[in-house]
Amino acid sequence: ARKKTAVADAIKAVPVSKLEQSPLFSRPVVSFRNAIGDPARKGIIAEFKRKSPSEGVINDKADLLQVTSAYTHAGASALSILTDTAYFGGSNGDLEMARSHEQVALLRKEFIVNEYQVFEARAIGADAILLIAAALTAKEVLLLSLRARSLGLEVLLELHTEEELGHLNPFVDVVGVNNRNLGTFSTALQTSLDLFPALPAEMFKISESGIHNPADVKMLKDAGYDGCLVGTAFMKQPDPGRAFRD
Ligand code: IGP
Repeated sequence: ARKKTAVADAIKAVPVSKLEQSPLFSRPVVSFRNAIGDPARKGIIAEFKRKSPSEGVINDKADLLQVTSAYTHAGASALSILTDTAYFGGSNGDLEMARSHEQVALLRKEFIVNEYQVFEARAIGADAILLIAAALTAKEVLLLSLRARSLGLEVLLELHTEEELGHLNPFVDVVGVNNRNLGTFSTALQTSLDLFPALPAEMFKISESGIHNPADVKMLKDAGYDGCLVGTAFMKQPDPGRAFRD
């Protein structure tokens, strides 16, 4: 079934030459890295996510524009928008819609495995892409990072273990430690605390997943993280934007 979907996706895919003609393709990018480093914001990357493999439906009623504008007004450093449909209930249209906030940095949350998806990210209005070290070889991370850089996009490299630090390259802009164990789906903030000393001192660092409350955020910031990526804790509330603000 997976293969069939891949073929179907390839057939309906827009050629790269068409993606390049998207009006968003040449818009100036908002720096994700600078946004995380901006002391005027809260160091929270707020995520819009309707469902997930671990939680099932998180929120299928929330309105994307209402939530993302509330996140932005509440001081989010950046927004993370799921575009994966099968597992997370997102779409490229979600990211394009979030792009109506012109000044806020948008991370395309997607399982990126090929260069086409990087072109696509640019065409739909993303400012940064996610690359997951556990899903890619170091060489793939390098090629995809170079492609991102060539298109003006920034790269967030997601790590789970110290070994995956070998996937870093000079074109990665931000490192993220995912607290979710991909084997068991459970989260442990200890992952971020354990890995912190091994991370490159000069880079912006964020902690991702399983961050439930302001005390968790404070602990991670005290440990040295520049930002926290928070999805479920906001999205499981009927008004996710308000959940962030309060
Ligand atoms: C957000 P949480 O536990 O706050 O909902 O997590 C984010 O870290 C998570 O959605 C995520 C993710 C990913 C989703 C982190 N890495 C890779 C899809 C793919």
